[in-house]
Amino acid sequence: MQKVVVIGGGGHAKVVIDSLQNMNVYEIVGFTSAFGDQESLCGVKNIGDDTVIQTLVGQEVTGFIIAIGSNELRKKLFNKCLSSGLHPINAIHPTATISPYASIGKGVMVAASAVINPYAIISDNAIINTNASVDHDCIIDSHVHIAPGVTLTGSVRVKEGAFLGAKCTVVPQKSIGEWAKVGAGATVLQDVAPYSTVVGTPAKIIKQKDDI
Ligand code: JB3
Repeated sequence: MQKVVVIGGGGHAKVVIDSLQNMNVYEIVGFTSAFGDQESLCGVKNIGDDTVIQTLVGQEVTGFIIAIGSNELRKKLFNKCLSSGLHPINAIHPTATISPYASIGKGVMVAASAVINPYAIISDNAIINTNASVDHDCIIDSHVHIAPGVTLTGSVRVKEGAFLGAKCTVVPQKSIGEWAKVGAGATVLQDVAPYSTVVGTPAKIIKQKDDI
């Protein structure tokens, strides 16, 4: 089995490790963390901070996945691991339903019961969390997090680093801008501007920034 490392040791790491274990195709050598987290998660050991990554490369570890919810931090660590020579792997829970006509990038997490329909494109280092639905022709850019229970109807575009909170809904053909945030339960009926935060039904803007 290919040896892999999980980056992150919090709540999201538990879900990623569980998905990888259910796939039964990787040997997880451990997880790295920053704040002296638990010694083990789901039977996988904490192997220290990210300084161990270079050592692992010399020990036949070839794969990694970033198991951290923060999109900004996940992007930073994804690029760091790539430059160390490791290759991103996907964690796809066996109960996720992914059309053979969909395209899935690298370092992607698709959690239990998520649905990805035909001609959807999921880019690198994105999270499609538990029970989320990404319908036909949606385009999800890199480092996005689609939280549990989100419904993306047809042809929705979600740009880099955007966060869509639990159980929000986006109607067809709307676009969520780069690093925008959509509140839990919101209903998005209009395009969402980059770096903005929207909440409610229909979703209204409550914050606008110039960058991340
Ligand atoms: O909503 C759901 C279902 N899941 C949430 C997930 C998507 O995001 C979850 O409820 C949390 O809100 C959040 O989970 P996450 O990212 O695991 O957060 P937390 O439990 O706070 O753990 C953060 C982890 O990141 C800790 O283990 C830190 O040690 C780790 N960390 C922070 N900086 C780092 C670094 N780990 C490494 N390897 N390197 C770092 O630089």
